[in-house]
Amino acid sequence: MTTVERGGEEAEAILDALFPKVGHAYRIGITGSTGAGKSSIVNQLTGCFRSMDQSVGVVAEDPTSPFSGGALLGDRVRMERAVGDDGVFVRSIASRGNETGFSPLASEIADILDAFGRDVILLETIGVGQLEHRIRFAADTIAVVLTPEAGDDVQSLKSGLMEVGDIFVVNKADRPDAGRFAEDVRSMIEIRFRQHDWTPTVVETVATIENGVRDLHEAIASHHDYLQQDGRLEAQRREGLRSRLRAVTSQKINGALWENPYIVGRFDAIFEELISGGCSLYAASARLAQSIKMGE
Ligand SMILES: Nc1nc2c(ncn2[C@@H]2O[C@H](COP(=O)(O)OP(=O)(O)O)[C@@H](O)[C@H]2O)c(=O)[nH]1
Ligand SMILES: [Mg+2]
Repeated sequence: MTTVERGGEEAEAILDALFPKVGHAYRIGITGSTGAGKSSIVNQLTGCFRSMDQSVGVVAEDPTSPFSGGALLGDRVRMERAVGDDGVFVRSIASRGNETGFSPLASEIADILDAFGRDVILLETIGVGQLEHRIRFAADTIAVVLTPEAGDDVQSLKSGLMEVGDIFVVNKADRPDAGRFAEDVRSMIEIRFRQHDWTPTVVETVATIENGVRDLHEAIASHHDYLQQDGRLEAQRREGLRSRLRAVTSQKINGALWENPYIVGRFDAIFEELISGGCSLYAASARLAQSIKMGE
């Protein structure tokens, strides 16, 4: 995992060797704002799966972690279910400074856990920006964690986050107004998902004391059953692999581009023209793009 985290050729060789063994694990994404209770929920769910004798892998991503590749003390503390249990493996990753809310590395770490036979993989990720959809295909089932304090007004919930949820968890149900908030979330989901085959379940939890975690587990199981009908799971995983192939290929092409001496030469020449006022920015870029096409 450390090698894969560093990236590069060695990392790619490891992932390629493991690739044929990937696909057994069921992946569950737990997403939501910082402090919503994601780690607490992951901890409780881990206990739930362990009591059913399923092995668990956890990948926790936190863009705010200042330790590159290091574990967050906070997550460790909330993962007491993992302590002294060989059936649980927890890996925290820092998201390489990108604020996308989900990095390809998390999927790669999940692949490793999958290849080594974990039954269930929990992916904890912060939902930020407009890129929540990236997690859409990284997990089979996605639970979005909301709290009553996130705004008494459901309308203010970020729409990107609402799009990706298969299950909505109203955590901190011990807070005043949690019941009303959950009702608002339910009504909103009924309207928003009216045309969909799957209407997301809304579950209320108090993750600190394990309340509602069984309900969440049941909701996950129902969604899993739903995906197993009509080839939905395969179709969804296929799209996930498609988007990963696209991302990895873009990266490769981009890298190869700036290592190509012909392109670098053209770039320098056109850049000089730009500097001397001989052409404008987009015209320069169009000419570069044109020379890439001719250079192939
Ligand atoms: N009152 C209350 N506090 C909670 C609940 N779930 C989590 N917390 C607390 O909220 C804080 C953030 O929880 P954490 O699981 O780290 O959230 P994360 O940032 O989303 O991973 C911690 O202090 C938890 O103890 C809950 O259901 N009720
Ligand atoms: Mg956390």
